[in-house]
Formats: sequence, C-alpha cells, structure tokens
Amino acid sequence: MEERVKKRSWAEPFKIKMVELVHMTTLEERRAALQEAGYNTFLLKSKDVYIDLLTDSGTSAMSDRQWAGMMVGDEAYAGSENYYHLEEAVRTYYGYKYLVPTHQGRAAEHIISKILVKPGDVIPGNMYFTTTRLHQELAGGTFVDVIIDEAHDPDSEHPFKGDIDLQKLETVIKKYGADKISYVCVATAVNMAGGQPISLTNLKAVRSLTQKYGIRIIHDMTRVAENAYFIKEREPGYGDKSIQEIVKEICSLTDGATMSAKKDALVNIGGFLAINDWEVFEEARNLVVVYEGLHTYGGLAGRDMEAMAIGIAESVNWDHIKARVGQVIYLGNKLLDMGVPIVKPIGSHGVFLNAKKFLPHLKQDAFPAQALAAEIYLDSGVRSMERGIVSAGRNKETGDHYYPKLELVRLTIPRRVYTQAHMDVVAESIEEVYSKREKVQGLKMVYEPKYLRFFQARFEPLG
Ligand code: PLI
Repeated sequence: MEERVKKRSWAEPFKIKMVELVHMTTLEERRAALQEAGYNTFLLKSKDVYIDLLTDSGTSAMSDRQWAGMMVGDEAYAGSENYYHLEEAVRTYYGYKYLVPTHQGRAAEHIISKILVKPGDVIPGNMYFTTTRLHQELAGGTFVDVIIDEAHDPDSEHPFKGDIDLQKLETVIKKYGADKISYVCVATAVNMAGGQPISLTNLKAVRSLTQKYGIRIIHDMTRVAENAYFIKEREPGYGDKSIQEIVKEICSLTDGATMSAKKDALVNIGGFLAINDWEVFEEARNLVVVYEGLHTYGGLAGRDMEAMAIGIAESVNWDHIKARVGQVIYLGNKLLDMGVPIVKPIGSHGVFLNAKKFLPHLKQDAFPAQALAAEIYLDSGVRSMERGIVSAGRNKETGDHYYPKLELVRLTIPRRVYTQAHMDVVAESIEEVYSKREKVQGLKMVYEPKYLRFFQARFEPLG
C-alpha cells in the first residue's frame, strides 16, 4: 500500500484563479528579437518570451491571501501597521530580533557591507553571489570562496554541496587574522552552485569555529526554506522536523541576515536586513534612511510589507515547498532521462545545464553558456540565464576575466507560475538544441558594462 501511495502522482497545492496570457512567437520574430537584444536574454522584451525561466526573483504568483493583504496597506510615512506585521513574521519564522526593510536584497547587502566591511577586509563565504560580492568589494573588502570543492564539480552527487570547507575557512582566518574578517557570509541554497543546500551539521561546525575567533555569521537567507526542504529530506535526524523548525534552527546559528524576499517569500518586490546585534541595527536603521527610506518602510509600500509578511508564512508550508522543489526535480529528471548534462544533484530553484559538457567545442572565452541560452530562446522562446564566465565578471586587481569552473545555463522556475506541461515543453526544446549542439556557435562580447556586466553586456556571433 505504501509503495502504491509513493508512486501516485502529485499536483500543485493550489487552484488557478486568474491567468496571464502569453505571447507565442515565430522563429523569425525570435531571431530578430535576439539580435536586437545583443544575444543577452536580460535584454529581451518580456512580450517576446514564451516561457520565462530567466529568474525566480520577483516572478512568483502571489496567493489570494497576499493580494488581500495588499488591500490593507497602511501607507503612512512612519510607523505603518504593515511594518509591525512584517517584524512579527521575521521574529516568528526566522527568530531575528531587529528588522530593517529594504526594497530588495542588494540594498540590504549594501547597508551591511557599509557597516561591517572595512577597506582591506576579507569576507569568506560559500561561493560568491554577484551583487553580494560587488557590495563587499565596493566597501573595500575581498571575497574569498571557502565552499567545499565538490560544489565546483557539476557531476559530484554530494548531498550538501553548499557546505563550507572548515579547513579552508580556518586557513583564511589564520592568514588574515580574525580582526580582518568582516564576517562569514553563509548562503542557504547556494545559487551559483546550482541551488545546493548547506547542512545543519556543517553550519553548526562553522558556528563553533567562528565563535572561537569571535567572528559574526551573516546569512544570505534568500532561499532558506528551500534549503530546509533538502535538510528534511537528506540530513539524518531532521526527517520529522517541520520546515518552520528547520528554518528557525538555521537562522539561530547566525547573527543576522540579508533577504531578497522576491524569492522564498513569494513577493514581487521586497527584502530586508535582519540582525540580532543592537549596535549594528542602530547603524543600519540610520543608513537605510539615506539610501532607501524611513526605517519603517525602507523603500517599500505598506502593502508590499503586508504581502511579504503573509508570503513568509506561506513559504514554510510543507505542501508548498514540496511542490515547489518537486517541480524543479521533475524538469531535472526529464533532462537527465534525455541524456542532457546538468548539475547534480538537482537544486532547489532551477535546473542548471552544464554548458561546458553541452558545448565541448567552445572555449570558455567564447561564452558557451551565453551562447546556449541564446540558442534555447531561438528554438522555443524559452528564456534562461547565463551563470558562467559572463556572470563571474573580472578580477578587480588584474582586470582579467574570472574563469569559473561552473559554466552554466540556469532554467529558473518561478514559484506557483508554470505547470508540468510547461516543463515538458521546456525539456523538449532543450532536447532539440542538444541534438544539434555541434552547430551552436560561440559569441564575442561587443559591449561590457563596468558593474554586473551580465545584465547589460551585448554579444555577436563569432565567425
Ligand atoms: O535581486 P535582489 O537584490 O533582491 O537580491 C540579490 C540576491 C542576493 N542573494 C542571492 C542568493 C540572490 O539570488 C539574489 C538575487 N538573485 C537573483 C536576481 C537571481 O536571479 O538569482
């Protein structure tokens, strides 16, 4: 009986109440759109996209309860009721003491970097994230990657590729001295590694090591509930714990957090900085007034804070998270069955194609992942994102490209937006591109912005 139950199909834990019509395009229209966009999927117009897997950021469908919450927005300049609801949600579900709302995650990164990073500092972390590292660098710091080696190997099946290598971390602390370490940056569901989780066993060990040296941990909690899903599924001793309990335990091992609520927390805009230390909070509360807005709205409307408070509660619901990650795993398994090279294990928020293996005839400076994302769009109107050499940017000292080991195309699944039928269409398009992969040409970069170049760079086909 149990076996039979296990094999039964599952479906999304919601009904669809309103739909957004999508636009179908012809091959000729897509070719023209791609040229106009300089072969960068960030520069495509949304109207030219059929299935949009660019990002899971701000692209979720809000629930009817969140929309109802929008109607009780208290748009007072100061002391909005919705701020207090959000503060309560952050305390209840995450356990952090003090809250500074921001318009999105990078604004929280900006503020915490300004407060904690001094010129010449070092910030160790479990793999870089684009905006996080840039804010650390702009504050005069240098990011050092201390994730386990397996995270850089797309074929490693390590269940917790987000883990920190304790040896690497201690070596960095000893090399620079604890007073030069601004904090350790711990991300949950590590984005650039493919949505890979950190284990609680590892986080506890990181906590004792950093406590020994008196170093803070700042948590990039953008996808913490998704990380908790993998802990519940994979980590001994956590199978019977709820997502809410696991999330809270993760947060309790850190001193503060930056949050892009546009992901886990199911809103189209919003973020925050949460912190346990009163002095850091005081400074952050002061700085947010300069860059975002008063400390009780931080660049958000009251209604956005209300939707976020409700979204936080929904994000730790088991049925929600199981279906959310389940849909990503559904797409990943389809691609594996087709023989397409992807990052393993399948991550939480998207399926990451291994462009180095997909297009072995292209050198990394011919931007294989960028070229692959363009080709997929051309085939079917499915929009994906490069996460390889273009995203990695340049070394700020030497000016050379970073050559990351991972050269990936991310098929990112927005939450509660697409059905399994959409996933089938995506998989068939990737299979089609894979069947004619040797014809895919590399690209040359013809325009390169100074910061976060992947957003606005332009390319042309080589040869
Ligand atoms: O896009 P923001 O400013 O709300 O958040 C920045 C940010 C911080 N940390 C992590 C892990 C992210 O994934 C993140 C944003 N990610 C985007 C936009 C993405 O497409 O993955």
